[in-house]
Amino acid sequence: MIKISQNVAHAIKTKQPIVALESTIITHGLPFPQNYDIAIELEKIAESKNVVPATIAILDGKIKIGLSKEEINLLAKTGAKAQKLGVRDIPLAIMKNDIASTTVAATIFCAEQADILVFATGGIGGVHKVIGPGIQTPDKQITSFLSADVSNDLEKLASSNMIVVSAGAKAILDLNATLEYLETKGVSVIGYQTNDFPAFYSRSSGIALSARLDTPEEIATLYKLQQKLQLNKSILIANPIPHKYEISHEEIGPFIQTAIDCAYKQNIRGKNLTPYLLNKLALITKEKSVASNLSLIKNNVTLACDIALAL
Ligand code: PSU
Ligand code: MN
Repeated sequence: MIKISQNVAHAIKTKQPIVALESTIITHGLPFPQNYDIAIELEKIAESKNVVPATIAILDGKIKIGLSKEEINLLAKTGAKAQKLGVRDIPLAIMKNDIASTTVAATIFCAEQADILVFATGGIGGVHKVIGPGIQTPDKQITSFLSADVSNDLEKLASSNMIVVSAGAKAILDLNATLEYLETKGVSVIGYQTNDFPAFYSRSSGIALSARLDTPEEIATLYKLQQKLQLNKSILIANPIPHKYEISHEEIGPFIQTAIDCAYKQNIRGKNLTPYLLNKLALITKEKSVASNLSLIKNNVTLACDIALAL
């Protein structure tokens, strides 16, 4: 069921550093043709550092680890018509020969099949904010209770052994609840050269992290230690977006609320919610959010490569 590309297979055999890349950001996270261009550019960033990129998706009834340009183009053109897979969806996508992209959770599952240790994404999924008016109590409206929409990404981070590099969790989420959930599940969240949890478009969410490391070598050392102790957890590296492309929380916050209100009115739920919100933000910000997304993912791939090299 697994087809590993020649490049990636060779890298595994010769113990070259490899970085896994997801494909939901291609199909659902970014518009065409930026999605195709960035997927190719991310692979080039890795190659320029002598790291082998392994973009992952499910095509032709197989888990593919390492995609050809044609396969990336197919995913980019299919866009949101492709299936977006969590871990549970993988068998059905194989059975049905779907054109399917892997989320962070599903990418971790597939990458582990090939013993890949490092994975770069944009921002992980997490606990969504409450969509809609919340609940009315006799004296007030409560909107801050925990939403039941928790990304499969968090569960998979808690049952895998990878280093996942992200710009924090997506700002459309309840970031406090997301961090609490990761703590409950025993997943370390390490600020990279920062004390604060980044908020995807912004360098800081204002929420302090309990751990910080400043070099790829330190991250590699921590990972090896954690492996020796057999914690069986992934490490989430939170790498802030580059200054130049940051959108302040003051600027993006009201737009996020508008997008969430629209999602509620149009009854968007489940796996459609994250792509809907990202797309809505791209429209509202006239693609400024897309430029930020592109910048932060390149930054994450660069760091992931440096960590893979250090390992
Ligand atoms: N990061 C991005 N863009 C994306 C995603 C992450 O910059 O589109 C995707 C990832 O694949 C992540 C998914 O796993 O969104 C989360 O979706 P959900 O909230 O439905 O679990
Ligand atoms: Mn969800």
